[in-house]
Amino acid sequence: MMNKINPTKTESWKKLLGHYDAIKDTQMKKLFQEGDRAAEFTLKWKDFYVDYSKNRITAETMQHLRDFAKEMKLGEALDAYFGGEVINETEGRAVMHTALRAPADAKITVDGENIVDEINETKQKIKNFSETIISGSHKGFTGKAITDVVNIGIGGSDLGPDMVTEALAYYKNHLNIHFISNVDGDHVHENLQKLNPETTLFVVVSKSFTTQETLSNANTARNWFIRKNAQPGEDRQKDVAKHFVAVSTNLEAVKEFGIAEENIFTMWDWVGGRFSIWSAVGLTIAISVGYNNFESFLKGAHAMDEHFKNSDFDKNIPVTLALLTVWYNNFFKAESEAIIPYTQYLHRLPAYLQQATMESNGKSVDQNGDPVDYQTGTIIWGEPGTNSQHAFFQLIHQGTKIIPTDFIGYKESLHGDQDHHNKLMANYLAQTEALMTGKTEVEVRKELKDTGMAGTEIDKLAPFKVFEGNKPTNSILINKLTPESFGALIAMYESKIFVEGMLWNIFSFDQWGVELGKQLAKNVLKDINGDDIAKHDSSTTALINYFKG
Ligand code: G6Q
Repeated sequence: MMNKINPTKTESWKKLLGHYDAIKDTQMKKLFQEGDRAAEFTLKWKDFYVDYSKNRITAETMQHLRDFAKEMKLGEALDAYFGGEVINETEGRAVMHTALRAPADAKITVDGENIVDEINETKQKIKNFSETIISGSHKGFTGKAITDVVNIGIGGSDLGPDMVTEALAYYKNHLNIHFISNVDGDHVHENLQKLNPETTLFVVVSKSFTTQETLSNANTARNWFIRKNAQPGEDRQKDVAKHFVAVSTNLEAVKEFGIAEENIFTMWDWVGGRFSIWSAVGLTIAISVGYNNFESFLKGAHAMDEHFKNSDFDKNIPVTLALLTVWYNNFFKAESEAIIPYTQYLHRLPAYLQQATMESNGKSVDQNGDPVDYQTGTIIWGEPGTNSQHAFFQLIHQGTKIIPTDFIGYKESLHGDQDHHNKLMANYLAQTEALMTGKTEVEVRKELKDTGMAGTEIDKLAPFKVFEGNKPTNSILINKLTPESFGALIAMYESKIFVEGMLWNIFSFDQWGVELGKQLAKNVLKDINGDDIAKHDSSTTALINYFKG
């Protein structure tokens, strides 16, 4: 079971506080003059090179942080996590998404029951089905092959498949893939107007199959399918089976919706929505890039799981990254972290990690049910480099806030344009260097003087051109964006999230805040659709009336 220790009451936390006072103003630039920091603070694993030397740390910092992890019993928590214990206590569930990417002959049990056989069965079904769609042997109601696949889901049932499909677009086949998530009717209708019912497959993804957004969109899509260009007397009801499949744990509700039993891909309670891409929620990914690539994606994630489970903390990438997060979040009081992928393919990664991180660790009650008196989940944000350099990097360089930033890049580009790739990666490398070193007033003055500027002008301008530097970054460099390395990258962040939650003594795997949102709108919808309005505050009542009027 989890340890339920208050982190701030540990000996190592106290040591970290003292150490923080001693080190907080130290310039990284100075630390780089002593010893080989790059060698000391770089982790290499398979095709990953993770340099965390540009952080406000020394060997002593890392030692204290690792002692803290030990005192918080991280090792035991890892055993409970991988061992299928009910670590999602408030929902009474084990957390087993890692089992979905384990090898076919693994032995994994939940509540004493082997779960690997049913996982393998579902994988086989994903394989078979995706192959019939890709090859065109699955025919629509007029005998034509499928050309367009529409994933209907929201949150964990949308962000993952959307993000991975984009990330692996280079490996994509001929099929057009679409995502409908928002209950905004403009989203569904904008998408539907481009589609032909004869050649469209809808994949309705909802773990609960009760989610308002997804059911509304699925109903609208089904009505569209039944009516679009239908001839008088034509009954497409029976053809729904050829064009709608579902991924869900709620088989009854799916059948009631009208989806045939053989078109249902099961998932399990022990898979959280935001960790579900590895399950049949990834069906759209398998259809988009082919099952073999999907399997490679799982394989890469499993390899990272093994690294996470078996590596000592000082060699462990997710543990190290999580410890750095705690260091900045709880000692430097950093509120957010930026994720900057230097590849356009990963443009949805920050949004995906926003959900994974913020839904997991955005908690203010500890595992004992007591309010925490320390900071927990960080705010995650980001956009691809180099675009973000021309936008919000200003604040990272010269703003008042400390924003630890992950730079993610690849040694090789996929289309092989070396000229572009060198420019891209020169930006990545130069930014991490500049964020660390900054630019002193002396350097600024010299630079301005070299342009021939007059002394009075230099006096005026110099303060604005100074860069404080000392901004922390992690440089994650991977050989190539492949399904396998990408699976490993996602698993790296998932494991990091788990470690953070565990070190903050919170439950990372429930999401009561999201559940609340699901209920609230239902009440207001009654007010909007009905004649009477229930009691609200005066602002909400006036807004409802204004909207209705
Ligand atoms: C994920 C969350 C949430 C969930 C969506 C969709 O961890 O619980 O994002 O995935 O609310 O839920 P359904 O899949 O049940 O429709």
